[in-house]
Amino acid sequence: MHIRIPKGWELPERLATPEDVFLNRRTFLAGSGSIAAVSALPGAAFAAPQDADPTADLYPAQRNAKYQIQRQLTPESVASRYNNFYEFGSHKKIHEAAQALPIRPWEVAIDGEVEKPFKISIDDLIRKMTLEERLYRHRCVEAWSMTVPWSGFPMKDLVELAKPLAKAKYVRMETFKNPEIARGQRASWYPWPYVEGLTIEEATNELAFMVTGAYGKPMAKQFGAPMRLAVPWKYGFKHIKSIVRFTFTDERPKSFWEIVQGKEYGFWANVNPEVDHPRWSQATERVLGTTIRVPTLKYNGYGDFVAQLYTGMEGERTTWM
Ligand SMILES: Nc1nc2c(c(=O)[nH]1)N[C@H]1C(S)=C(S)[C@@H](COP(=O)(O)O)O[C@H]1N2
Ligand SMILES: [Mo]
Repeated sequence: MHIRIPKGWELPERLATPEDVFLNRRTFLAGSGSIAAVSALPGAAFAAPQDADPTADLYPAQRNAKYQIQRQLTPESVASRYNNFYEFGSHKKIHEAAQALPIRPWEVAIDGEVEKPFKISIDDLIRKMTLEERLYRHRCVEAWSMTVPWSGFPMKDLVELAKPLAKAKYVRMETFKNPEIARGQRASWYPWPYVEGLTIEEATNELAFMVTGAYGKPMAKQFGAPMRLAVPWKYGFKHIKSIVRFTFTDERPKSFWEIVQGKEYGFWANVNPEVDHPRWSQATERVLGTTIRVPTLKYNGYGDFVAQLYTGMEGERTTWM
């Protein structure tokens, strides 16, 4: 087995912000001078009391220590104010606009090649699952990165619940469509709703994670509440937000960015520092909340988990966009 030797710029796990910095509610409430108290403030300011989350009691979820980041966590105040969510605008400052999204009631449809299609409310779905917290790196195709404590459940558990038929080879996921609230969806040159897809093998890989929370509480709307995807070995645009539908299919889905600009954004989108974007280098990444750039790792450093998914597929160029 390949044993990865951490490079000098990779911080040991113990240097990541300790759990109690953002998980200790007393630290939040006391408003002490710690980083946590400061970074907790924006989240509190964004919380819209009218949609109190019926699953809030499930957070903070128990951290799964298997997933190590070897980076510092990105402060919540930074990650929650620098977002890609084109439904609310094609720039990074969408956190206020995103608060208009109603996230309850919220239904998720499971359909296509499954034993029996069904709809389930997000709260029923979350309560069927066991939530855990994972620290994951996130690498946007725009060459910035962050490291976030997500909470949620393995996508594998959702696939099991869906009971796909043998002929289902892919999962197609779809974001809500509501141009009255999401002004970005009035831009008719984009193929709304946002769509993404994975193979069943990818969706059932242990790393594929359905995210419902961040920073020890239900996730803020700008992160893609009430449920988004995290596939940390792939570029950020695969991490589809505010999902309303999972369709199991034998046809490879065409994703939003693939339709918009297929020469630049393809289906696989596995992180690879050796293959540049047609318009910029992917060799390094800007770490959000800092002034440093670090080298980008193949599969974003998650090769031990996922590289075997792509053996024998070299002709498919799985590791460029
Ligand atoms: N529905 C939807 N999902 C989306 C996007 C989007 O515009 N719409 N942007 C993607 C991109 S490019 C990235 S980098 C991440 C950003 O997640 P963040 O805002 O939590 O950092 O969301 C992804 N998921
Ligand atoms: Mo991105």
